[in-house]
Amino acid sequence: MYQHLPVYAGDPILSLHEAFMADPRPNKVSLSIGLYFDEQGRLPVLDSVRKADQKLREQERPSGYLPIEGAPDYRAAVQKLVFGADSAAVAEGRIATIQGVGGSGAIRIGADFIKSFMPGSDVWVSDPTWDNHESLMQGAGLKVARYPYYDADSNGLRYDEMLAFFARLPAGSVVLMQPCCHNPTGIDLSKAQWSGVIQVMKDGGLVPFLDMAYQGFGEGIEEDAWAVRAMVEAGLCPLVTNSFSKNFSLYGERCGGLSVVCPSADEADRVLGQLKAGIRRVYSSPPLHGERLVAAVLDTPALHQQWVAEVKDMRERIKRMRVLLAERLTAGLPGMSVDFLTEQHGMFSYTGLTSDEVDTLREKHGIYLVRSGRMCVAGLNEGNVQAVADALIVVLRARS
Ligand code: KET
Repeated sequence: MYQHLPVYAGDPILSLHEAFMADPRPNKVSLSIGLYFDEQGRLPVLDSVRKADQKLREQERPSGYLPIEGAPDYRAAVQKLVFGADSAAVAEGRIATIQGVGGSGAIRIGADFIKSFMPGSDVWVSDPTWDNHESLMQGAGLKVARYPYYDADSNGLRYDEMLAFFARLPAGSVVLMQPCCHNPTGIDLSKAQWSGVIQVMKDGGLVPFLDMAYQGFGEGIEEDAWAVRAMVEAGLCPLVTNSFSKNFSLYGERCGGLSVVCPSADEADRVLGQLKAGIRRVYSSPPLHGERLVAAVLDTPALHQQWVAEVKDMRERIKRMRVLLAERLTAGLPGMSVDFLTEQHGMFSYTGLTSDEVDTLREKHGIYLVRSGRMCVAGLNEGNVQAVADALIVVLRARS
């Protein structure tokens, strides 16, 4: 009956993580999937989240269905965090926000929305981008293609080419960008560069789709949302997805959001209605426990403050690991520039390693990177960074 089905080739990120979990070598190191590990190599349970969880369990609230669009307090908390506590667009009721099943589910609902209501709009993603961006958009039946982004020669951004490319796109084109901590390259735009993008998007009638999965892992929770807020202030109407998987360390709870900024409150009502119709026919309503945790932390001042401090600790630990790895590599490979490691933002670093070199790291040294050469720096710690540096030095020396 199913003989004609092709064998699934696996996912470039999740299948590697499965292989890592099955690897019996005790000194294996996971630098592939975007998971933040602490100094002990564990997935942290944030203290703010633990406290919220205890309180919720004491309350023994029943587990009824949430509304299709998600819980009102959670959706309001998403808006505040993403658009800012003093956002005029939020106050004017111009943003339609739904709770997403993780950031991924939010992106898919956004993609379905584009397919249904923006006929003829193609989606443009950065070259390269998170692999699943393309799959999620294509899964909704959208046409996806890439715009210039990463410059391998300089390990930098092809900014002028990107801007010129945007200027040639037809009005109504959807341009997917990441406001902070670009996955997979770690290369973000400066404020001045964002301002240039905003102008070109306004002039050309483009629709920004901003996917923010790492808010707080770049420069700070408010700082990382700068591009989102600047776009809204400039009068653009972006679709914005966010995820709490990483900054709450709640990967399995599947907590995210999709916010569609609209020109008016009336349009936001219509959009929300159609988002609900879209959700109802896919998964009906979202899950509830993780959403309660996030809302409890964000809405309780003491817990919120503690969470901000915990995100800061995670961010600073990642930055320290970047510096440590760069130092160790420079010691073993004098003359080789590894400045890109400390210049990139967020969890990921694009190392420039070939897929063969990545395979060698995994097979010979038990160190897992994505085959594109993407390294999750948040998997490093003081206990494994020297071993990782040593293995990288062996692989890089073999080049010459
Ligand atoms: N957007 C981006 C840019 C992203 O990197 C991820 C996850 C998501 C959205 C999805 O978030 P979630 O809330 O888990 O649905 N990225 C990591 C995990 C994965 O591939 O699923 C990663 O790149 O390793």
